[in-house]
Amino acid sequence: MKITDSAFKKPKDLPGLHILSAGTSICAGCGGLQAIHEILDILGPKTVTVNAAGCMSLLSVYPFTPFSGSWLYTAMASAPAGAQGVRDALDRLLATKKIAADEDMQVVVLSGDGSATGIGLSATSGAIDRRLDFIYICYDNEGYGNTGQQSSGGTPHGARTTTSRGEQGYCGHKKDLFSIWKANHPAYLATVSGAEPLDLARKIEKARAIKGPSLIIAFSPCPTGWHFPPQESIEIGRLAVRTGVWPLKEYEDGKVVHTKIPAGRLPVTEYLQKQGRFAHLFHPGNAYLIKEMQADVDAYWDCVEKSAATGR
Ligand SMILES: Cc1ncc(C[n+]2csc(CCOP(=O)(O)OP(=O)(O)O)c2C)c(N)n1
Ligand code: SF4
Repeated sequence: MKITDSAFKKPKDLPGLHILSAGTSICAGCGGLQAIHEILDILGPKTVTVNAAGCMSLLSVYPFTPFSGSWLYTAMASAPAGAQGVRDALDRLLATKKIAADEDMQVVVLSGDGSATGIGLSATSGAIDRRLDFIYICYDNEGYGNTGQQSSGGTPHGARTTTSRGEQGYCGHKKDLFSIWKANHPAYLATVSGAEPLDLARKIEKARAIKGPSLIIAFSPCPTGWHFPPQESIEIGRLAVRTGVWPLKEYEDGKVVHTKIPAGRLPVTEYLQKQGRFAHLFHPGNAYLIKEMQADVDAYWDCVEKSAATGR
């Protein structure tokens, strides 16, 4: 399915449904919630959400839920196993004609980066190996948000978290979840941002159409954990793309394609200076960390440009 076949060509093609209703207990300005709103609007109401413990498991607090489809809560490690059970049950109901084909539902895992890059990886690996037909949505707020923004496998080098409070911030490096999944030969992979809704809609449309295991990694600015005013969430999402910090890309049929190459990339400082978690990088003696970050981003895009030029 080529992106030119998409039903979403212009912003006015985007649905204004708000399938996920308002009035949840999630923080104001949550970029993860914004992306999930947009994703569910494309997937539609016939969606079963299997939710690993994290911020978004607070969306449904009995007896209230903003979901119009079904919702299942699991432990952090086992959402893909839960998704397998739901898919198997649906397949059985279809095979025995207890439900009609048009009553089938899309099975979706919803998890944070802590589950996706660490605690839930082994169940994920098993689900991909079994070619489970599901979409794994990781809202990446780059930390264990629900428990107070401790460092996770998704935390970027140099960011301050509640477990990396030192003058240099987090000394580890963000795990490359896209490459981890790619090494497992999934059906489809994509990175998205709620601040780029047209690009997001096209990718969700594709993930829905392609059978097999798919991953969507949604950039999720987190005012509470990243320390910025909630009204700046969309701007931070845009800056992540314009500085090249968050590449928008997809993987299909063994190939990675960048869906938006930022022209005239802005310096990474434009993105960093908006967030309290990076404030220490502007202290005397830490300029080298910003230089390293800029060098990493430049090296990434040099490599993308070279492979586009050579076709490799
Ligand atoms: C095995 C396990 N360890 C720790 C916890 C406590 N816990 C609940 S939610 C959470 C944070 C999850 O982080 P992430 O997956 O990134 O989602 P977010 O909270 O950021 O939405 C943690 C550590 C748990 N539920 N299970
Ligand atoms: S802590 Fe961050 S990711 Fe979690 S709900 Fe609040 S803004 Fe969203």
